[in-house]
Amino acid sequence: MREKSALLIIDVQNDFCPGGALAVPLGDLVIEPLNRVAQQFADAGLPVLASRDWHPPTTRHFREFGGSWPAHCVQGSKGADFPSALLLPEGTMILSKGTTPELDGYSAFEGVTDDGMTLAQIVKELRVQRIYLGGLATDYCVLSTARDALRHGLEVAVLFDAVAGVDVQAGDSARAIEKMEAEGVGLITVEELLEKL
Ligand code: VGL
Ligand code: ZN
Repeated sequence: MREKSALLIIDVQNDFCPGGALAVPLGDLVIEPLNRVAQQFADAGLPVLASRDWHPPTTRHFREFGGSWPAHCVQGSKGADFPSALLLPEGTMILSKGTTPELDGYSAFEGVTDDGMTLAQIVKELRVQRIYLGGLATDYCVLSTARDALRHGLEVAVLFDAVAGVDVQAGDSARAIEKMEAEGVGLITVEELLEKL
């Protein structure tokens, strides 16, 4: 690949997987393909990033406090952990988002690392030109992150067999994919990407 690429695994966390507080149907099916892609990125010396929803117990994001969602991914809880099956290579940069009571934090561009680095700073510093997105949920955090990545001047591709959506309304995820495509986001399968690396 000529352009420098990075992989961003979005919100693959226990609460978004089956049995979790805000389970995405089939959310756990993204884990195995993302493990393969992450390993290949790491082997190729390319950056791997992972975002996590990381909410305070009291936030306007939660239904109880006027928001849209049942409580999920509360900072430090089991539900906020990455599933043990998710194999994040050494050196994976973790971005926490939605960390204050006012912010939904759908986009990984709203996240920061423990050292206070934003995604925008990281891609600039590492001279990343193209970002591949996989994870959860297609119709919220993947969509929002893809749009922000375009705004930041990145080439963006979604691993469409390694994402899954909430589908509050039937078809939301399919519509999110259509919107992203119309706005200039590429779609690629895991196999296609692995062949390119
Ligand atoms: C998400 C709903 C609420 C996501 C996060 O990760 O897509 N969706 N919080
Ligand atoms: Zn959330």
